[in-house]
Amino acid sequence: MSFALPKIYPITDITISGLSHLEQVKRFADGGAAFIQLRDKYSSPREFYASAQAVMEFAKPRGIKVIVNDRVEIALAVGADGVHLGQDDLPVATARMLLGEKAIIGFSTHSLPQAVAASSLPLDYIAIGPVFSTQTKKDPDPIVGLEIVREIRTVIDERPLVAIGGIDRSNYTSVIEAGATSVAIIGDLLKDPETITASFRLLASGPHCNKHC
Ligand code: TZP
Ligand code: MG
Repeated sequence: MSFALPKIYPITDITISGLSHLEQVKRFADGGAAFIQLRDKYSSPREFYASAQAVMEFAKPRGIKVIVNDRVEIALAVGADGVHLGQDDLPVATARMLLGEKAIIGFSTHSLPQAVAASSLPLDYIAIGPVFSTQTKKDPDPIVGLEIVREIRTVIDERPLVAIGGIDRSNYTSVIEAGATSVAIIGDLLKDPETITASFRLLASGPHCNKHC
């Protein structure tokens, strides 16, 4: 990956925010976000494709990188910058073959052994979670806690480590101090649609953030 992963990694969710993906992306962008994941567990593939296409028309000319959750074919079809895959999605190597060397590919893990296994895959970052209790994910895996973040940081290579799950403005510095390169956040950024821009700006101006947030 030829750029530094920002410390604050915002993810869209149409049910929490009540806003379209495009509107959420615009609000994150107003707060300075340059790297955003589109996550949609509710829309049909056709609807998600149309939303992602609208987002790319906004994001591309502004140099904002957009990652599509789960759907390699939608990432490919809209020219997104990459995908974020889960344990049950297309294999990472297959996604890499389809999307090419330049695509950003992230992969969710939920335990130390999964993270170790992931470290030999053609990935740009490894995600671990849920770190804390989350309301956002249906049937979440068991909470891993900060100790597992610390352990993973010591056993995987230099690859960026994204922590996710229950991370908010009150605890994100502890997650970064445990060794996460970046914290992915949904609920705390989106719970009030009127403060999405301000919430992103607040987190991205925190003590661990420099120009990359
Ligand atoms: N994967 C593990 S926890 C989670 C995902 C997608 C949900 C994160 O959402 P929130 O609202 O930041 O806890
Ligand atoms: Mg997934």
